[in-house]
Amino acid sequence: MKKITVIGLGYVGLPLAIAIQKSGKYDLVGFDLNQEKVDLINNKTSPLEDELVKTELKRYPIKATTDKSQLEASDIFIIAVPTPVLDDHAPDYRHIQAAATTISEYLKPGANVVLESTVNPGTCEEVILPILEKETKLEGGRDFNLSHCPERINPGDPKWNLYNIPRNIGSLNISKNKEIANFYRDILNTEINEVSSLKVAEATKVIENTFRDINIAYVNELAKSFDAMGIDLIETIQASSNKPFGFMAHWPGAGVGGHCIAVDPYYLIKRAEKSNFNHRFLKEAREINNSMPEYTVKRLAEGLNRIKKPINGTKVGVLGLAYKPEVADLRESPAFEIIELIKAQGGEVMKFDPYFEDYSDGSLESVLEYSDAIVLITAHKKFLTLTGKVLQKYGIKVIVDGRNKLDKQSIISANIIYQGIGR
Ligand code: SAJ
Repeated sequence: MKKITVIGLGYVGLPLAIAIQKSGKYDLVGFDLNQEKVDLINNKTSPLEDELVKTELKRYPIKATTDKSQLEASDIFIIAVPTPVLDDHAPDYRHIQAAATTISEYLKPGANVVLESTVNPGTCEEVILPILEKETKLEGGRDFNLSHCPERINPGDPKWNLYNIPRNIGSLNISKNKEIANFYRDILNTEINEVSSLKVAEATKVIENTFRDINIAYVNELAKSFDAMGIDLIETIQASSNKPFGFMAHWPGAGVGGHCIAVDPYYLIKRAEKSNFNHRFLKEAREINNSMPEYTVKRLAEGLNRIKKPINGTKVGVLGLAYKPEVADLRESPAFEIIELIKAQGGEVMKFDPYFEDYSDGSLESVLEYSDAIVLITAHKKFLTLTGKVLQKYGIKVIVDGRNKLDKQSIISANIIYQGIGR
């Protein structure tokens, strides 16, 4: 029975480890640095909110450990650790470098190392391979194979998951790519597309997420011009969406958060710079998306101006901290910049997120009671019942609908000022 080690038991590594365990064909070890997470997993308790993971972990319990000696004699090492950016947006390779260093202590001839974390083209050969070769004196490609199979998990998605999302895979030793692709076919039974190199495999994921970032930037810029022209952009996009080809709706909002879309473009931008190419367009798109928190606060100021109130001294309820609905994840969330900007203008903020009670300043009801104005940043289901009637009961005078998800007409009919982002 082949031994497989998954390094990093987060939203990417844990589902994968369970899928391997579920196949019943491999000796699976899950490795993570976080003892608390490892203890939970060994008690068949998922550290993730994901329903599928919660169920499957109970049915197919895995062995998790913080003891790196458990990596001994692995045939396949799968790296699924975070790849964030540093403050200057430069890629932060520390986690994958640490994983590679750990693996190199146990890497034997004939083994296969697979990276799943999202990285820029070139990372496997320029960052990971030197570590694996240096420590082991083995030659990558000849003595062991290095592959990249970019993860495509969409946190909180009830439809798309590990078992039905197609994947791409590339290898340093192209003649070994089919073997590792067959391993993935065996455990996931979804389409596994073999590409010709590590760089192509790395490039697929980073262009997928950059594609999303530039399209969001496109509608965010439209939101600003349509607000200035008094045209409802949301209705416009909805109408344009009936075009059966050549149009793909994205939606304006309070900002782009998360550890994928807000981060991955920088990996491509920074690596292209090393090859003397300046991604002007991708950088501009990042600038536009990063300007949306400020734009959201501008929409609040405009709304308050209509009732002759400044932000200064106004009690502002902020609803939603998570970077997207029904996900308990704050990474790169625009909420924090929006809160800082409101406070900098003298606004007095109370915040609430149902997924972060300990970060919240009170219950939803207490925030509504406190507030003269509301800024909705995350469209959690819990907030979508805030109709004009409900808000009127709490004496709310202005609402900024940062995700354009509230019932605009009912709010206007309740004589409350509605400010959307593009509507
Ligand atoms: N957002 C917008 N407008 C949009 C879509 C998203 O402002 O039209 C914002 C969201 O509010 C959020 C951020 O962008 O703050 C990211 O949203 P996301 O839906 O892209 O969520 P992520 O970051 O979880 O992206 C994941 C990615 N999956 C992988 O990397 C494997 C991404 O590739 C998927 O396209 C995305 O889910 C998805 O489609 O939901």
